[in-house]
Order: sequence, then C-alpha cells, then structure tokens
Amino acid sequence: MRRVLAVIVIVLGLGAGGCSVWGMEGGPGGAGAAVATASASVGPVDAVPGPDGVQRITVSLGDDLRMHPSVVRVRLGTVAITFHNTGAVPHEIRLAVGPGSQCASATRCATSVDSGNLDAGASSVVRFAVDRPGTLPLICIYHQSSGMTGSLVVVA
Ligand SMILES: [Cu+2]
Repeated sequence: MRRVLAVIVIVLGLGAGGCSVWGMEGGPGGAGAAVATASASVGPVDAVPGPDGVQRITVSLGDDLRMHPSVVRVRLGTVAITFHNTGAVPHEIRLAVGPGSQCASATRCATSVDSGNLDAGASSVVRFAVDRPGTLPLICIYHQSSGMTGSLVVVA
C-alpha cells in the first residue's frame, strides 16, 4: 500500500513538471521554441511507469520542427507515447518498432506505429510493446528532411 502511494506521488510530480514545459512551448513563437530545442539535446528523458506498469511520456511537436524531448528512454514492456502538436504546422510521427517488438493493443499490430496526422493542437497516443533492447528511430514523415527526428532508447 505504501509503495503504491509513493508511485502515485512520483507520477503526479512529474506530471506537474510536464505542464510547466508545455506552458513555455505554448507561448508565443520563437523564443520559447529555442529554449525547448536546447533542453531537448541534453539527453534522454525517461518514460514514467504508471500503476498499471505502462510507461508513459508526452512528446511535444512544435513549429521549430523538433520533438521535445527528442530522445526517450524506456524499459522493456508496454509503452504509451502521447504525441502533442503544440504548434500550427501538422506533423505525423512514425516509429519503427522492429521485428522484435509487438503491439500491446489489438488495434495496432505492425512493425511500425504511427501517430496519424496531427493538426494544430491535436494529440494522439501510440501504444506498443518492446521486448528487446536497442535504439528505434522516431521520424516525422513530413519533416524528416528538416531534421525532425528522434529516437526511442530501449534498455533492459
Ligand atoms: Cu513534423
């Protein structure tokens, strides 16, 4: 019981942190985006397991054509990534989960998962399972050539 409460507190704390990051990026234009780009290159950001064991993280997509964060680290198991378009330019994120992975949801069972088209302000949750360590590429299919890429680092 005590352990469950501790987990909930941690999740709530990180959730609040995520909101403040969104606040910065949600502000008017360039300055906020530049700050977010700098912080995105610092290093991988861990997805946070919930009480159900699913590791969750939100990746924000901006008009700077970058993912925030651009490097997400997860452990083996089920992952749910929320892709949220905080800007005006549409994005669509695809993740090649590879032959060693399988989808946790019956509706998404393929070697890649896709956010679908995300117009301004839209978000979608991509849920899948990873069963071997490695680094999987995240790409925006509209802006890959502009460097709108990232990676999912899977550790044991
Ligand atoms: Cu994009």
